Amino acid sequence: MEVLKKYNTVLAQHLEKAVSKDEPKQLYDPIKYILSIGGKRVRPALTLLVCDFFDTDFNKAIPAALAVELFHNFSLIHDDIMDDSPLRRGKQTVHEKWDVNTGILSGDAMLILAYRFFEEYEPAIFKELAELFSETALQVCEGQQLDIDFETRDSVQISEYLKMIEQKTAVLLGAAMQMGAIVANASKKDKETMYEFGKNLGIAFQLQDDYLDVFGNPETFGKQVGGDIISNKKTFLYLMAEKRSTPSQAEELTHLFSINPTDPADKIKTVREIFIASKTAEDTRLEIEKYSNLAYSVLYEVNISEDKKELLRQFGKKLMERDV
Ligand code: GRG
Repeated sequence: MEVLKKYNTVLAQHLEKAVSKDEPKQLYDPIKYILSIGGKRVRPALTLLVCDFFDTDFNKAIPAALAVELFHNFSLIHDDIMDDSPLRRGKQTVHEKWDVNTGILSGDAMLILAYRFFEEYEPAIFKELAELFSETALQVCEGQQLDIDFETRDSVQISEYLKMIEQKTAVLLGAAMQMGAIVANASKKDKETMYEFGKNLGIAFQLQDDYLDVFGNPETFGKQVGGDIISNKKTFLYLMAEKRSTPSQAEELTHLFSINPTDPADKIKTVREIFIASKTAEDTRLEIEKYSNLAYSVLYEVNISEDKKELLRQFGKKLMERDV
């Protein structure tokens, strides 16, 4: 996306040399591999953008941005092991290319390398960044555990699901933005507001991901459309449909989410039809809009120019279209 382009160019150069050690190869090659297969790099670009928006040289925020991207990639390696996913960003996952133990240890090393980037800051900034990072990482762990717990639970409330995606996905977007504001020495209020903006947009982003899994364009979604339906995942749409559908639709949905047909085409088609007929699809769009608007509304309070606020709103819209 245009607004992130200049940050992404700089980031790409820094990410290439973010890991200076080579040996043992079995430890460092997987780290270099996951960092080299792309990804949108939205989080670190936002760290730089926020620093820039508070009128501070964004190069000062590069170590924090690298910490965020290393952490994100570490969590992807471990998540792929837990889900036994074969592909990430259209390429082999680390545990497939190497093995599970390599994925665990390279991931661990990545988390430590991420923390080390904060050592490049003066003590007060270091403390603030490290505290935010630790709190965020713990929340990501909690969100991941909730997600795992939900798989075997009979009933999950929508409020519980929203809390789970907030912790698993959204807080890191919030923290990435707040870090840019911390490095720029923004006011306490501005730092909190940037966090809220990122967090609410992160919730909208994850809900949109759930929506696109069912209704996305296979050419642009980047993942298998229908993947959550195939794996019987209780996403926002499923939980909403449980509430919205008629007794017979609900019964059919329960049945469909208990089977694993070899050819899932009919199952996906029927689930899609129930989501549309029960107005679940419509309600999900409204929920995405609600969290996006919540993000945009906090911007009124922040001390940056109207032009920059408009760029943040545009970024939010592009992120929802997966056009970043
Ligand atoms: C935090 C200590 C600690 C452990 C991690 C494995 C785990 C516990 C948590 C999983 C967190 C996770 C993988 C959340 C999903 C986040 C998400 C939305 C990933 C996809 O993000 P994109 O679309 O991916 O930005 P790209 O490929 O563009 O980087």
